[in-house]
Amino acid sequence: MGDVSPGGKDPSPPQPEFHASSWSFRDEQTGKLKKRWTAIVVAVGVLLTTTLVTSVVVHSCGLMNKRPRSAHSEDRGSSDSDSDSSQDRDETPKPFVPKLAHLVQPFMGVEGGGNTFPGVCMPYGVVKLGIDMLPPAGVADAYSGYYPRGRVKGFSMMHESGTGGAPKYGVVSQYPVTGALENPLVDHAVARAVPDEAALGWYKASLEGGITVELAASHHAGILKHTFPAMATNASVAGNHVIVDVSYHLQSFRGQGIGQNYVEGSIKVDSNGYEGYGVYNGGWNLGENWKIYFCGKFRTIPVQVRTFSGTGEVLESYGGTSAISGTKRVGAVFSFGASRNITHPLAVESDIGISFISAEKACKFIQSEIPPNQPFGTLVNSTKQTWEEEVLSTVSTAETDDAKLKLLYSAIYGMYIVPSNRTGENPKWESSEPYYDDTFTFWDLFRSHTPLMHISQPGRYEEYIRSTIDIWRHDGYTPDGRSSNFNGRVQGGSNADNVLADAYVKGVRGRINWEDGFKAMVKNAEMTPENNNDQMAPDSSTKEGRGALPDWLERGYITTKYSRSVSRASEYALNDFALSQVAKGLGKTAEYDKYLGRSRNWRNQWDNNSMAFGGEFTGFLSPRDISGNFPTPPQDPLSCGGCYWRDAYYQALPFEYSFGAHHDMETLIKYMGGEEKFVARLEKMFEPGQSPTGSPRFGKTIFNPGNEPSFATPYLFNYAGRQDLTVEKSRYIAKTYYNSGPQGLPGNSDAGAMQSWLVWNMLGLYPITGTTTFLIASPWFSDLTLSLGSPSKTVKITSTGGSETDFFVQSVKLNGNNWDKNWLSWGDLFEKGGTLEFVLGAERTKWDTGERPPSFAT
Ligand SMILES: *[C@@H]1O[C@H](CO)[C@@H](O)[C@H](O)[C@H]1NC(C)=O
Ligand SMILES: *[C@@H]1O[C@H](CO)[C@@H](O)[C@H](O)[C@H]1NC(C)=O
Ligand SMILES: *[C@@H]1O[C@H](CO)[C@@H](O)[C@H](O)[C@H]1NC(C)=O
Ligand SMILES: *[C@@H]1O[C@H](CO)[C@@H](O)[C@H](O)[C@H]1NC(C)=O
Ligand SMILES: *[C@@H]1O[C@H](CO)[C@@H](O)[C@H](O)[C@H]1NC(C)=O
Ligand SMILES: [Ca+2]
Repeated sequence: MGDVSPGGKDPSPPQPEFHASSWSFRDEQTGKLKKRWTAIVVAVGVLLTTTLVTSVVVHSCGLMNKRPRSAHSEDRGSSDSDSDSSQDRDETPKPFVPKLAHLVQPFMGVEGGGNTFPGVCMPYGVVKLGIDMLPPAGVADAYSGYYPRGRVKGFSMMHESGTGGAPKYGVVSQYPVTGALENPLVDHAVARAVPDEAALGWYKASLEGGITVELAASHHAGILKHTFPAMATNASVAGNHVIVDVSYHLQSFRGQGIGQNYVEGSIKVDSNGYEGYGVYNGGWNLGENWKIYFCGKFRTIPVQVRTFSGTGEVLESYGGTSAISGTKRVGAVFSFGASRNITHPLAVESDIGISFISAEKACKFIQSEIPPNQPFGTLVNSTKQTWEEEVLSTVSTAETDDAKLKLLYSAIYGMYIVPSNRTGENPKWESSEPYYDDTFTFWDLFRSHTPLMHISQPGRYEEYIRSTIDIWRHDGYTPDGRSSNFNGRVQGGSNADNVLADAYVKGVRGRINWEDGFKAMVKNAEMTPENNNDQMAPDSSTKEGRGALPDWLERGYITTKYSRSVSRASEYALNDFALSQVAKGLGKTAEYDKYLGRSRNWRNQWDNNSMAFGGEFTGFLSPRDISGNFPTPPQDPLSCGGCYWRDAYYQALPFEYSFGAHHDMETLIKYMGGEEKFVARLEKMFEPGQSPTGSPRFGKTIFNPGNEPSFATPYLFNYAGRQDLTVEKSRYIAKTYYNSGPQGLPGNSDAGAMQSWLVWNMLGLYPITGTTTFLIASPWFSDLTLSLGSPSKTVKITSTGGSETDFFVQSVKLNGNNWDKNWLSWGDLFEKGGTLEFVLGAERTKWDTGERPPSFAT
């Protein structure tokens, strides 16, 4: 798997008329891009020579800007007004020169459980165009479509990234074959000839038999470029075809009954294309029927076009009609004849658009986003450019270590594949609010992802919050998981509450209606959702809201009448804390008191008789039966039973969940027997060989670096004045379990949650979601600048004296002043921008003599 850029491979030069039209779709966004660029100049200017940066800015803006000049100067101010005159002087602007895109390793975390999507997409694009594999029988599911082994089954337009459970999407697919195609319904999957290759914006798969497929994507459309091998001249077998199978979708082979289903489809063909829709349901979030429209155009006119339909592999019709629909498998075959020219194999490019609204709109997306005959390589380049301008360049550093840079930018990239910005593409309701789908899930994202998204993508973040509230307005509840326009599945609490509170307490206002935001949170906190009868946890709803609310409201704890009772109680407490913080800000004193009180109810789930390591540690979160009793003998803190949907603890040990009350740390430390015991208990988490059920991959530690419930744990030493241990443990985890290779993530990426944990570690900070607190660790770089979405606001984090072995904090300066606390708040550093200067070294220096991080509910 290489980092091969396709850039130079396309011989066709950009055509003059293409410049105007190809960039026109960006015009709506120009204001944002321009602001971003100004920010980059400020952020990077000190690191690179001003002349170099300015020339890049000038030329790329020259490409983008087609709006009247007055609009330019309004948006950008006077400082860069000379880019307009440059445009006037230079009618053929130089192409964008990527500076960071090559650092992105799309294969980071695709294997070893990471399940990252390696295909092509825009940041939060609707289209995520990638390969779909049929893994070797019985091995695994291809969650993101990709799998390193097995057979290639298709190339489809929609994917999730980093999920587990059961695959979702893998729809609107094309598959090229060579030979006499007698039955398109039979299994045509073949192995790869060589491993896939990818670079940011570009993907290439080489199939056994000689066909290659390359992919490029815009927001709602993409190009598939099929190159067919030259064949011998046996006309009866030679032929190149592209199969469009509407019934195709990613399958689940785990037998949990939560796979996807094809429901019905429709396809209509013409001389060089097709349009129609497919309806599907199921998948991990147990989605109801949903419909996606598509439109495909081939740039080469086929010699023959045939629709087909059938059941299973039995063909019932083939050719003879231009339109076919129904609940049978339906599709079409486009045949291009044989390629006999050995030096110039036949390349067939197709443009595909998708829409949740209509096939007509899907076709329009092609027109507006991929102008006629736009070279494949041009789309690749514009995708690179968008990522670089809107995402990658928000972080800059003078660091030159290639491995570190690849890790940094690949992790940032991996954070912004999902969710999907589906504004204007919501089939369920009309609204002036933005619309985002594919939140998979807030349970994964709320800890470290959304707080980082806030900082690096403030515009998207505000839209995402508005969308989350709008989903409550129209669907009745905020989502925890959401995909295919359908809420589901809730693993713990109603964690959108945490995300909303985090935005609120950090001053995110903009166009968010916070009174509605709070109402949405109150709905989660007060209204038990209707049971969706999830066969994996039939006791209460897993669709949305808080299924175990009746116990929580009546008793202040959750009994074993409900599945996942202990882990849900832990999260409900945090959710109620989130409500209290928003209530406080909105001046709702009664609600503030009520929910802050409820946030302490995790204490009711605490059993002082539960103990570990022969009584070395006593007191753990434990299940209570319907009479309210803790188990006898007490719960073993190192066992979570099946640790899944029906168990008392979901996907983590009692030992891990017992550290969960981040809003009430003083009480937690008291419950654990004081600071010394607390530190010893934390250290135990990282001691190899201490968990009988622990993964050998992670030295059988109690701490599981591969899953979200323990994300904050390595940083909690700060609450007991042992910042040195925070640095030691968190750095070790990041350095040991993360890299930019295919196995570079310790667990499911979970929509970029895992990557965000790594980026925080590199920054030397960790957020406590729902509060303004950031715990201080130790940064990786001698300098790193975050641009906060406006030219004047940056956060610059510097360090001196650090090395790969010497990274303990010696001293810290915040905005130029000595800082003796091992935490800081949003207002200290991020609100207006600022600087954080570290002196690092080999010694464990006691520099954090100031007050401990706040414990809000104590
Ligand atoms: C062409 O291929 C068909 C099917 O494999 C075979 O039966 C036939 O003999 C071949 N003809 C020639 C001329 O090779
Ligand atoms: C193969 O195609 C190229 C480009 O179209 C052409 O120049 C060349 O003459 C062709 N060769 C044969 C053997 O047809
Ligand atoms: C894409 O960008 C590269 C430089 O990064 C350039 O060499 C290549 O010509 C561009 N391709 C197209 C089709 O514009
Ligand atoms: C989201 O998509 C809409 C419609 O395409 C677009 O107008 C908006 O700018 C996008 N949001 C961001 C933050 O890019
Ligand atoms: C459990 O122990 C802690 C720490 O000693 C104490 O504060 C708490 O009140 C105890 N809880 C119960 C229910 O006895
Ligand atoms: Ca996970």
